[in-house]
Amino acid sequence: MELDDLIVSRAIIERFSQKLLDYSEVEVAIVGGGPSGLMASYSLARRGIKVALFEKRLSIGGGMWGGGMMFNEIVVQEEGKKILDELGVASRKYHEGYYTADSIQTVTTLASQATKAGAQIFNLISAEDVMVRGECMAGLVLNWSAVVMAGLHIDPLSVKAKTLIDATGHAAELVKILRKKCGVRLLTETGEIMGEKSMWADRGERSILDNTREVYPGVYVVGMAANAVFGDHRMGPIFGGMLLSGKKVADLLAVGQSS
Ligand code: 48F
Repeated sequence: MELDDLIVSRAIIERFSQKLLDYSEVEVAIVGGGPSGLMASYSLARRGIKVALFEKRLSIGGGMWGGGMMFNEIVVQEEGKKILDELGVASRKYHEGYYTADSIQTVTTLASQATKAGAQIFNLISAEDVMVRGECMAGLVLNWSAVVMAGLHIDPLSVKAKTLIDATGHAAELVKILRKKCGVRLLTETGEIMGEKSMWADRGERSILDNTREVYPGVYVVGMAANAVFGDHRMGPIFGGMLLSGKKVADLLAVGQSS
């Protein structure tokens, strides 16, 4: 059979457009496809929640690919190892309470499990704004990252979602947009983004689960964004907290849904 280039193009255009239409209204929209966002998407999809994840880069995985300083190994503690086991990621004990895993296997397996569970991941799309109606979250405003990078004057499109998750890491980009454009008071001690503190793995990992919560009605923070928004320490290349944080936000939202 002779291949028809036009059919190839039409297949891509039609299938992608359908995918975007199907996910133009979701229960939860996640911004950022690093470990915490991916884990949140996996955990939400497993619970049958309709979830889309938008990642501005070509590749998902965020800061996990490079392990620590480009040594592509990650460290997790006991609770993190249980999640790696559940996902099917091989890990090895290094020391009592410390396990290592290959960062490439971790990212690829996590992404594979998330998409197989039903999470829809869109890459190359940046969140550039939010839609707030009264006190309620209404959705996310998106544009192609290429448009943003080229500084082109092109208006965005929007998706409807009652719940947004900021999984943008250190920058906490979504919450920054919320503060800047909507001028709202956040559910932090000061009402503002409190800012990330210096590296302290133990403190950072201990506080991240507490900080994984609603920061404004309908907006949750996970992963490093949670510590940045609530003013806690960064933790460097130990990733248990990122995975646990992604899992926790799904637990919180599942409780919200059933109540
Ligand atoms: O930075 P990132 O990996 O965040 P994380 O899930 O994990 C943090 C760790 O990698 C590491 C650490 C471990 O202890 O501290 O830093 O909290 O992933 C964040 C993702 O969000 C994307 C960004 O490209 C990255 O892949 N992102 C950021 N801003 C936007 C965005 C945006 N406006 N729209 C879409 N994606």
